[in-house]
Amino acid sequence: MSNRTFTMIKPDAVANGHIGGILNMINAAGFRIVAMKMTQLSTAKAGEFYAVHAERPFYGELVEFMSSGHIVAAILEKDNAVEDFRKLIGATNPANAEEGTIRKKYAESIGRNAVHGSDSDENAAIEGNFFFSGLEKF
Ligand code: YYY
Ligand code: MG
Repeated sequence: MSNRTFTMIKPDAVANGHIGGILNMINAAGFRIVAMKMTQLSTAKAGEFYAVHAERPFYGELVEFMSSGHIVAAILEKDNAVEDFRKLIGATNPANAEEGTIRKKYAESIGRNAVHGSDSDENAAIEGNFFFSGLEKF
């Protein structure tokens, strides 16, 4: 069990003015922000980030959406970070997300679902390294 996870605030939530609201929920849940940046993914970079889903029917739309506007990428720290953050964001489809979760509050649809959260310690490290150099992760 590692104490770090990786998140993105997705283009829908950034465009709708929810960066502050989402960061407040992340801080209130006890996560420390280790590293953070606002950027925009190229379609190539978005495709690389989501390469594990390349064979899924929603891949093209996902890559298009994730490269459509600014995102906020961040590394978060807390005991049991990966599992606790997945609980905080809620189900992939906001229709199934529990009350009190980020996706329940801010997601528009299964595709435009406000936030990303790593699904394993291994992927948290890979995804954090995708956006941040060693010097940025203190
Ligand atoms: O980890 P999580 O983001 O909750 O879901 P994944 O199954 O990893 O899918 C990644 C991403 O793809 C999801 O956040 C939205 C999109 N997506 C979709 O548009 N339609 C689906 N049926 C499943 C996922
Ligand atoms: Mg996932």
